[in-house]
Amino acid sequence: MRKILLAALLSAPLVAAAQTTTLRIVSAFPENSFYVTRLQTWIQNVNEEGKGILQLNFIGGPKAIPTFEVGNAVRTGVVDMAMSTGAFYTNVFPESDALKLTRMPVAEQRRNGAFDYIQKVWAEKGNMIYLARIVEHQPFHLYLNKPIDKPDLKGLKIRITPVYRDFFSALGATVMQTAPGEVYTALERGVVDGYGWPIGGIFDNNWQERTKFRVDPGFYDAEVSLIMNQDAWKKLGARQRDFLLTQTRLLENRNDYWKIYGQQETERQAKAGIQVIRLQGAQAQEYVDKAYEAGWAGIIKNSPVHGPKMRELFSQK
Ligand code: 173
Repeated sequence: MRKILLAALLSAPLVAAAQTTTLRIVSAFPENSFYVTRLQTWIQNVNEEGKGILQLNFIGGPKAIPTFEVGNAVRTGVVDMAMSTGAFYTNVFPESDALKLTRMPVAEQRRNGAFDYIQKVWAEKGNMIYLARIVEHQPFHLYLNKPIDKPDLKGLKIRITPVYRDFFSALGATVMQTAPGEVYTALERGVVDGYGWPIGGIFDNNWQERTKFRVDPGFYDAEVSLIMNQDAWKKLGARQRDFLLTQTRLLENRNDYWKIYGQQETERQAKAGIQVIRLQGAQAQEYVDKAYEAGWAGIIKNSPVHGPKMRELFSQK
């Protein structure tokens, strides 16, 4: 009896202290992108289920925090959470861009130790909790307005992010980095002859109006994830952490959707008159191999210890 009373007394302050926490979340992708639409639907649901536990306050996209500053905003706690891809925060730590190189679904990364390793690096180098990968099964492609007949981009100016820098440079391109929000204007003004982007999403900001060709095959796997400031995470109670992990995991578990989306977007591009330049046979294989070689060389050069370890963990056995 006394024991029970003591336990009740000890747990009482915790119960009394438990209250709703509201986390501020931003998107590194533009406000009107499909990624954000999907995020907002999820946030709405989280807020319904999370009454009395945890709430998410969507602050906005790059108009609130510019794309390439989102990582630092999460690291320093200017915001609590973000939806971003690693390529947008290589200014925080260079390993962030390695997630494009995973050759297995995130479900498998959670089994083989890759996910644990990512969490360790993100916490140590970025003061971040890596919560969940919410986009996968989305290969990147090169989109062009001038035709090519072999994988040679000499004389072409291509819009990039860190995702494509090493690969397109290795193919001879002149590269120019922009946030997604600046791609349309760059195409419109003819400042670039093409751009890198995943199979899905080019219609979100009407890039199809300024796109003649897509080069196949695709390469890598587009990664978009939910990341969180580590200090904000530490402030959450056990129930709030459980709730957040459950909710982010529910979203991640729906990633098979991206396979259907990829098919739909491929068809939509064809209907919009975008022609496919299809590299064949050995040339296609060399193109993809070169993408991974150049990609890993770039990561390992900047991260000689974590790079090789990630390469091992991210490669399908
Ligand atoms: O902006 C980009 O091309 C980019 O790096 C990216 C990464 C993941 C998903 C979509 C775009």
